[in-house]
Amino acid sequence: MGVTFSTLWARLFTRKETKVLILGLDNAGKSTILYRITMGSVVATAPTVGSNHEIYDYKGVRFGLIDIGGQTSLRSSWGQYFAGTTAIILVIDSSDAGRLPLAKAELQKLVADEELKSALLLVLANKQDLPTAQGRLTPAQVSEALSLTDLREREWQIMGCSALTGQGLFEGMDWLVGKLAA
Ligand SMILES: Nc1nc2c(ncn2[C@@H]2O[C@H](COP(=O)(O)OP(=O)(O)OP(=O)(O)O)[C@@H](O)[C@H]2O)c(=O)[nH]1
Ligand SMILES: [Mg+2]
Repeated sequence: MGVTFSTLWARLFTRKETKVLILGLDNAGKSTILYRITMGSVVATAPTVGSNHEIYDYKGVRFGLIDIGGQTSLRSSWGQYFAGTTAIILVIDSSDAGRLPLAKAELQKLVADEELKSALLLVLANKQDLPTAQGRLTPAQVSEALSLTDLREREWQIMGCSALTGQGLFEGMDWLVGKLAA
């Protein structure tokens, strides 16, 4: 009994984390997504200064999810988190069409970075709960604006989601788990 318990204990606490960075412009919904996934609820967020780190066990994978502040002044410090990253979750505010070119420029910097060269890329077109009448774009429109199909030699996927309703978030996590198992 004691042996079994200590074996389980060792497995649980020495399992290596799969490092995932949650990146995107300020107000995209990164922190809301982080807590929606790990706590299962919508929590009130304030703009992130620095980062939030949560460990989340999902379908046999121990994810180390790191959500980093996206304000202009903070984006230059993203690079200090890159080493050892397995996957990037790039969060896009689908209702902020005006800043998609800026989001695209940030994406291009990420894909050009040597330290992220083999990182999986999951793009979450967030805020899909908002009406299209308010200018919210579909995932296909976000994909086109980011020129995702131009990405060569990169495993990527785009999913529509809503951090408020939870729609799409676990489909995204499932894609990551599937790619990690492959
Ligand atoms: N309608 C809607 N609002 C959302 C959604 N996700 C986040 N929000 C709202 O968007 C705002 C910003 O959310 P945050 O999660 O703080 O954004 P962030 O990307 O962490 O921003 P920074 O920390 O500044 O980089 C908040 O008012 C959220 O409630 C969503 O899916 N739908
Ligand atoms: Mg935040």
